[in-house]
Amino acid sequence: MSVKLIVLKLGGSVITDKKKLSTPNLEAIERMADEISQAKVSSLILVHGGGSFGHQVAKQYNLAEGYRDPSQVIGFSETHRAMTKLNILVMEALINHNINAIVVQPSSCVVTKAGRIQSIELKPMKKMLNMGLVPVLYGDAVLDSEKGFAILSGDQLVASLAINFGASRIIMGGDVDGLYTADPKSGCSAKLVQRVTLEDLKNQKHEIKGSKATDVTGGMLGKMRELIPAIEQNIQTLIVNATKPLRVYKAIKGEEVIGTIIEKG
Ligand code: IP8
Repeated sequence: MSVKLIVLKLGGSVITDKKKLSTPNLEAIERMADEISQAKVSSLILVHGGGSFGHQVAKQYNLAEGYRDPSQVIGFSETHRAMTKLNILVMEALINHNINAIVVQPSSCVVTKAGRIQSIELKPMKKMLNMGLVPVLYGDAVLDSEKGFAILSGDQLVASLAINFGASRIIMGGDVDGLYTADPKSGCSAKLVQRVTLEDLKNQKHEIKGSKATDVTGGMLGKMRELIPAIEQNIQTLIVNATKPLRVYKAIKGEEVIGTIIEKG
């Protein structure tokens, strides 16, 4: 792809209230749509997380462990439905801000094998991008060729799409400023790391804690593990705090912004 594609993830912790079941953060969704619209990016794929919509339902039915008994099947439907409820709110905001957004439902175009993407239908998305559309995907319940079904994280999708479409950058919009030298929530003097290499990440040189909230896909630790293959392909990855105004806007524009840049090295 010749135009510089950005793959942007909006974390579930940003667009929902993770402490309250199925509660969107409409103000944050609206602000995100506004920032993306203002940034006028030429080629974009958007992926959003599940937050308090997908994770709790998926956990209730133990979906991440795969198919064990028929009583879980309704949980597959309910998890997907929860995600579509959140997605419709994101879509409304994006389109109301004149973003040419179009939903691509992962449950209908991805099959995993033991939780890893085995096949993904890329052709429609390629055409969408060529048409100036912005494909919007999300973490979802998907069919799995080994364990029946799986929970596909938005993070795994981000890395796969960035690699498949040769993205120039990945922007991860979460609820922390980036990676720290220690746990920033522990009260001790944690410093934000502005730039890390893949080597630092692999050696766990910096503090990367798993999420404490109900997160069936592993929080920050899971996120970093998922992104490694994309960073290995030289796709620069930036973690920013999307709960703070203009961070996502600046990140898209390539302006200086508080966050952590992860590079191959
Ligand atoms: O929030 C998980 O997506 P994530 C989505 O990107 C579900 O990890 C359905 C739990």
